[in-house]
Amino acid sequence: MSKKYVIGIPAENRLIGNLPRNIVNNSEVAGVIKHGGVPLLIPTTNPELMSMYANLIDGLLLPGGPDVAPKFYDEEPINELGDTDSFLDASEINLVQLAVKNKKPIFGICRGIQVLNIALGGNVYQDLYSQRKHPTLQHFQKAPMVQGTHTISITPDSYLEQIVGKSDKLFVNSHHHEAVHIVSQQLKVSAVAKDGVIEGIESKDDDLIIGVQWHPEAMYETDAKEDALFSNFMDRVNSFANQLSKV
Ligand SMILES: [Mn+2]
Repeated sequence: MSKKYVIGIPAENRLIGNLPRNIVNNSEVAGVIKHGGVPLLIPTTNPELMSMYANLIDGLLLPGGPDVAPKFYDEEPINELGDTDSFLDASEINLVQLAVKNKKPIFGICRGIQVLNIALGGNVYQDLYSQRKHPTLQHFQKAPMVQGTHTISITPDSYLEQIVGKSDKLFVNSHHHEAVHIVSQQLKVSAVAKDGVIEGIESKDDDLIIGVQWHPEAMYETDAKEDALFSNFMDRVNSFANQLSKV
């Protein structure tokens, strides 16, 4: 792929010491660069600038981060909800809706899969352990993030299966207490953990959207299947950009 595509990555506004900083994880930035993309860090800002950013980018990578404020899916916060930043939520939800409208491919990681689902009308568990009736596995692993700890089943004939291969036992890492609950009508489930927790969602009708609940950015250097998620993202960006340029 010779053309360089611009990949938007929303930055979190977080207090580091005494200073508010715009931060992103270096592993997502490095993953985009490794696969030939140009990362563009997008600060939390007003809707007018957001629509400018949405036009600048060829693809959107939604990284991990804090919980999503439940007001975005019409719920009140339960006691087990973690840190939230509703300005970040509003910015990312806005970006997802613009990216879908403009046919810019999206790759959502951890919090990203949740933001995707909420932006398109679905919701999430605020806390798996207090809200699910079923026994729930350890999804906030104590092992290093480079190591997979629980398995997932990839939905047969899903787009995700084309990327990582057929498997009912793919080991993934896990660092979440929220997860997709009611799936957006525009999306379908592409992977589940053995306890039934949704670990992957994707577009129903095209290859525009992929979201995973685990952290491929912490594993792609040592795991070819996780690396394939990044290279597939750049392939999707290339393919949608080519379609757009023909319109
Ligand atoms: Mn998990």
